[in-house]
Amino acid sequence: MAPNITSAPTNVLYQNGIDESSSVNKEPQVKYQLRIVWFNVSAFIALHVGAMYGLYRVFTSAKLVTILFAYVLYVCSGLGITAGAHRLWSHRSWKANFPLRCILMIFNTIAFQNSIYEWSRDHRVHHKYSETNADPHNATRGFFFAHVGWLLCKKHPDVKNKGKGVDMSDLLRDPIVVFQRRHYLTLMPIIAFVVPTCIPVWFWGETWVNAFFIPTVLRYVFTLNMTWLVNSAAHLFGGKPYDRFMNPAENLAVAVGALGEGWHNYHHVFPWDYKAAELGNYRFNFTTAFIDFFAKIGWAHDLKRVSPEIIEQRVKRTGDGTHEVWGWGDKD
Ligand code: ST9
Ligand code: ZN
Ligand code: ZN
Repeated sequence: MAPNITSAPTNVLYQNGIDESSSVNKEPQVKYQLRIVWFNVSAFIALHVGAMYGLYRVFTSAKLVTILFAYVLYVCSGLGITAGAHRLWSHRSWKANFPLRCILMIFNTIAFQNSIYEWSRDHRVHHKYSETNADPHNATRGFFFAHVGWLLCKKHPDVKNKGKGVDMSDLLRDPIVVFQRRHYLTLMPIIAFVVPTCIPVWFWGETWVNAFFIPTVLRYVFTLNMTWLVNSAAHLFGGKPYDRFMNPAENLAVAVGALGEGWHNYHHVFPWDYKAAELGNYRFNFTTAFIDFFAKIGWAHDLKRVSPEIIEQRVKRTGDGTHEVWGWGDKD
């Protein structure tokens, strides 16, 4: 049974996660002082202001096709995170052939959420040490830290120390992951910023300003926030039908915005399920529909899932009694 850790320390001064006042621990400690990275703070403020300006131009001067293009980029880049970095590369919950992995790598690069390797390393550490100091976006430090604060400061030393022990060798054997990591600083600006800005101008005569602020800046900031809500809102609000002793929760609103990644209580209990949710029928889980489509045409295989019996046992043993509400009483 996992401990309830909602009361873990939330102050900024830690000693590798051990309380300074502890008389039991006499080991020399490395002090952790919160170190804000002002470059990131400025960059994220500028991006969010730019996104607001983009939103204003959506309602005042943008062409409809530009808005549709921004939406398509949100879905594609989102899939590069959900189907790609998350379910495929971090969790190995399904397998993709070479062309599909190439497509997912390109989609993932549009999202600019760091390389697949770095994203997956942080995510594996997040699952293994969830809601401790070693969790990069430890939600016990509050909504803001889990949402974006963790990207605005140096990581807690526990993240790096404990993260060293996480096996990443499988990703280093995937030439697509290695290629993206090696060339990230060239690929990312072109694929995430330059191409999405040029396409609307060259293909349908959009203005440079709209092309930059809508499908590029606004789309990027929107997709980032949808992703971050999984770490913040879905770690704080929602039912816990599978395990009431952990904080990750089932959150419908997050599932809608994050293409099916809001069913976070289920996902933390059964991280190897390619659906990242119990429910089938693609309700609020577009990513599952995407993977199933590629399975149908033979590009995806080895889709892992959890048997209804195992789920039922777990629901009875550790659930909070809301399974009927979240399961809506059916199975696929
Ligand atoms: C972004 C990522 O937004 C968002 C991730 C969200 C995850 C969500 C998960 C939820 C489930 C899935 C839902 C998907 C939903 C999608 C919906 C879509 C519609 N283990 O990091 P550094 C070591 S990114 C082991 O620089 P600092 C390692 O040696 C946004 N070791 O730490 C490393 O060197 P190297 C754009 C680790 O200096 C070294 O430490 N990107 C680990 O403390 C230094 O690493 C940005 O804004 C580990 N986990 O700096 C960039 N971590 O890499 C933001 C580190 O060479 N990041 N090490 O091996 C930064 O600027 C910095 O990382 C920092 C920390 C300032 C935050
Ligand atoms: Zn989580
Ligand atoms: Zn995960």
